[in-house]
Order: sequence, then structure tokens, then C-alpha cells
Amino acid sequence: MGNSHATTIATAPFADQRPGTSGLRKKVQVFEQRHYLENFIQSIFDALDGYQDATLVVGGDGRFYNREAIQKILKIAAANGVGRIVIGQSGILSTPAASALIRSLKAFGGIVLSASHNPGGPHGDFGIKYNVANGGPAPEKVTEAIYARTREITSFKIVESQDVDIDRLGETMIGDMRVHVVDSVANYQALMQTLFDFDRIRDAFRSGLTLKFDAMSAVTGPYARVLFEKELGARPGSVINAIPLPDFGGHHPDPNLVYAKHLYDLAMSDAAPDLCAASDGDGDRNLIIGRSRFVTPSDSLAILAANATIAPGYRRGIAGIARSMPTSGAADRVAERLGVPLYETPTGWKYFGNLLDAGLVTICGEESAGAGSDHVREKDGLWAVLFWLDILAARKESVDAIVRQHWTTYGRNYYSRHDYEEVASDGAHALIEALRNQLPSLEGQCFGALQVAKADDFAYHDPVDGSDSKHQGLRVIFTDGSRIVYRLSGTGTAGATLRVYIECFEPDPARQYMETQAALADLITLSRDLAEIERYTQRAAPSVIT
Ligand code: VG1
Ligand code: CO
Repeated sequence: MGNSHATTIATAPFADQRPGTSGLRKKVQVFEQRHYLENFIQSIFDALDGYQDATLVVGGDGRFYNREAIQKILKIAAANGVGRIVIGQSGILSTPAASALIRSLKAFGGIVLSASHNPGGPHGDFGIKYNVANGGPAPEKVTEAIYARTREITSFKIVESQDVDIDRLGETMIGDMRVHVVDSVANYQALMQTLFDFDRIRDAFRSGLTLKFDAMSAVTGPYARVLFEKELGARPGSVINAIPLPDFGGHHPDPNLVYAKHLYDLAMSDAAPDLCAASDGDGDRNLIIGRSRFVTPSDSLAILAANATIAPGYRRGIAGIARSMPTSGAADRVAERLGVPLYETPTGWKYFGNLLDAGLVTICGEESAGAGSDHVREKDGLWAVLFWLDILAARKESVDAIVRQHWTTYGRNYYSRHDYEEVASDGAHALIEALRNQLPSLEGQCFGALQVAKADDFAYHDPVDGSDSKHQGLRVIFTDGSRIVYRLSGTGTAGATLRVYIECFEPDPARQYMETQAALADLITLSRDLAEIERYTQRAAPSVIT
């Protein structure tokens, strides 16, 4: 293959290649358009500097189009002068494993192929995300530069050569570029062993601890099999749906109470294991349910932070915590008690990168089932499960007991997200526009027992690089600390999705055991009235409640 040569092919811009919350996500059919993927990959190279002769990491969650995309990327990268590409075997790398590999290899960056928790298959979604040298998603200024380039592109470079065998471990050449196919799991596994007490978890499994982990026929299967069953000795069959399938077996690989209801039902049944857990398509999200106790992602973040020193990787304590703005304030109370700073960032993992790089925070999380730490620059689903296992092994208490004790100590943040999915885009934007204009007049107003303390359009000033991000969600904050937050999703591929986040704080242990929707009932009604959701979206009720 060494003699394959680069050619330049004329192309024209596509109008819609603006990356969203987490990279470029579109229907597979959109990606299959002639030159669509080529344009975007060439735009990445055009927007970057310094990748010549350097190493890039490439891998994805195994969904439909993963293999085709990788072959194209290899040929375009070779034509652009990349020195080496490291690929996970068969094109498989979970998002956190890709992040870990970029960091271990001191690579220039990486291309992660996934549409995360969105369905896959020929009629599902595909996605491309560019990650930088710290292993994290490219910051806004890079994604904007890539987007700007997609608007002007006139040609791309590609080598004409045969496809590379990405199923076989080892090295080969394409043009002048080396291609190195590596084990998808080994590097990630080694990293996890530095963070958690594998001996302690192994002992716990030997003493009867039980786990059910659903890989949802997505990327975490191979990782979970090796880590939980082979290394840690969880009973065979603890990991289910462990083979990554291009269409995720027709399921929706989103580990929430809707798409992983079977796990919830198991956790609430007499046959419940100690821990039920799941991850999403690309392995960066986590679902944690103990026997008869669902742990909200916001609570999970707070509990991991509060118990961090149990795990060897965090024995010396944490520097600070960061959470996305809509994530509940549960972590804030932990940070306060630990005497460490709490940073509130816009939605999307890319905003945590600078804080982690600067050593200002150690643990980060989002309400959307994402948690992670400074070990990589992505959220990490299996890391969260291992962390919970280590805490269970060390404390020898149930998930339920740990959660209850946490609420007694810190108070409980009742929290729920209501999603109005795939509504008409015009109506959704009109709703946000109208509410934004109304915000100033809300301050001081009373609604029943609630008084608005502050109403604003969240803006973030990055304390590390000084950049500003505006319009990151409308917040209505009440004097008792309750909140309603409204924002539009940046990851959907059809219409618009309105997310409404509702939260209140309950310090009194005697009142901490209400059903969540009941505890939030007044705020929920108010959330619909304030924004006139039904008028703007034609929906009387949300499509998903988490
Ligand atoms: C959603 C979540 C957000 C998360 C993003 C990517 O974004 O709300 O918290 O960072 O997905 O997650 P949005 O814009 O649709 O609300 V993943 O697992 O796709 O990398
Ligand atoms: Co994901």
C-alpha cells in the first residue's frame, strides 16, 4: 500500500455541518450523501495546525457506518500528512477509552465516531466529534473554526488505496501514514486499575455482591466483560447485551428509566441484585440503581464526590467539583462541606476540560447521566459503575442506605427533567424567545408560595481561558432555592427538543421520601404555565420524564 497516492477532489459545502452539544450528529442517510463525511473530515484538518507527522486516535461505538467512516478517515488523514493513526480493534473505542488513549499516547487529538445515546442502524443516527490533545471534546473556538471551514470548502484530499484490515491487531501503512490497530480495552483497563481497589471489589464479589450491567448492545460490552466478569469476578451473566451491534439490536441505547425500564423493574423486584447499572451507545453515560433505590445522576455525582477518598485514585481528596448548570445543586452542598470550589458550566462536557486541565476540579457531572473525573476528559460510564462498586465494597452498605444517609446529612434535592421531544422547531424557538423577553419582569413576582429571586439567561465566563458562552439556558430561581430551567437540546437530529429541569431542596429528613413528581408538582405546573408550553409546542405533556 506504500505506493498509494493522494488526489484532490472537488466538492461543495453542505449548509448544515454545525457541530452541536457533542459534535456533528445527523441521520445516517445524511452522512451517506456523497462527500458529506469527506467534507467534514477535511474541514477538521483545514481548521487545525500541527497534525502533520503526529498521531491521531480514531474509534467509535460500533454503530452502523462506523467501519465505512473509518476507512474514509484513514484515507483522508493519510492524504493530509498525518503521521500515524491508532485505531481500536474493529473500530471499537468507547468515548472515555478514546479520551484515555489520546492522553496515554500523547496524541495530537482524536476522531470519535458516535451519536451517543441516539438510536443506530441504517435509519438511526451517526456522529463525528473531534477531540483535542487533552483527550476532551474540542473547545468552542475549534468547533466554530471547523464549522466555518465547512462553509467554504472546495476540495478534499484522499489517497486511493485498498481498505485497511481493522480487525487484525498490528501495524500497516496507508500511503506514508502508519496505521496501528490496538486492543480496545487494555489501555482503559490499566487506567481503571490505578483508580479503584480491584482487590477489594473482587473480595466483595466473592462474598456475594451481585451486579447486573446492561451494555445495551453498544460499545461497553467488551469493556464490561473484561472488567466486571473476568477481572473482578462478577458472576458470569452479570453483563448482558454485551456484543456491540451496528443497530444496537434495534434498542435505544439510552440508559434512562424509559429505555432501561427492565433494569428498574429488576431492581425493584425480589430478585434484585445489589447494583443494576447500564451505559449508553458510546459508553460515557451511566445508570445506577440499587436494590429498590434509583439514584438520580445529580445525586450520584454528589455521593461520589462525598465518598471520593474511599477510592485509591482520589485518596488525597478532590480539588473541586464542576456540574452543568441544569444539574441539581446536590453537589454544591458536598463542595461546601469539603471546603472546595463548585463550578457551574453550560451543558456539554467540553466546558469541563479547562477546569480539569488547570487542576481546579477533580470530579464533574451532568444531570443527563454523565459523571467523570480528571482521569480522562470525557464523562465515563464504567468509571461511575466501578466507583459505586468500590464504595459498596468498602462501606459494606446497600445503595439505598448510602443514599438515605447522604440525604440526612446534606438534605435532598428533588429533581426531574421533562423533555418535549421532536416538537416543531419554530414553536420551540418562539417559546424560548418569548420567555427570554419576559425574564426581567419575573423577578420579585410571586406564584403561590413561590417568589422569583432571579430570572436570567445563563452565561458562562471560563475562568481559565477567559472565553464567554452566552444563551446557555433560561433560569427561574426562587427565594427558597427551587429552580426551573429551560433550554433546547443541541443533540437531536429531528425537529427541536425542549428540556425543562425542575428542582427543589428538602432539608427535613421527615419530608425526603415523597415521590419525586409529587414533591415537585407545584413547580411542574408552574413550569408549563410560565412558558406556555402547550401553546408553543402543541404538547400537553412531556414525552420523556427522567
Ligand atoms: C445532552 C445532555 C448533555 C450531554 C449531551 C451529550 O445534550 O443534556 O448533558 O452533555 O447530551 O451527551 P442536549 O444538548 O441534547 O441537552 V452524550 O452521552 O451524547 O455524549
Ligand atoms: Co454518550
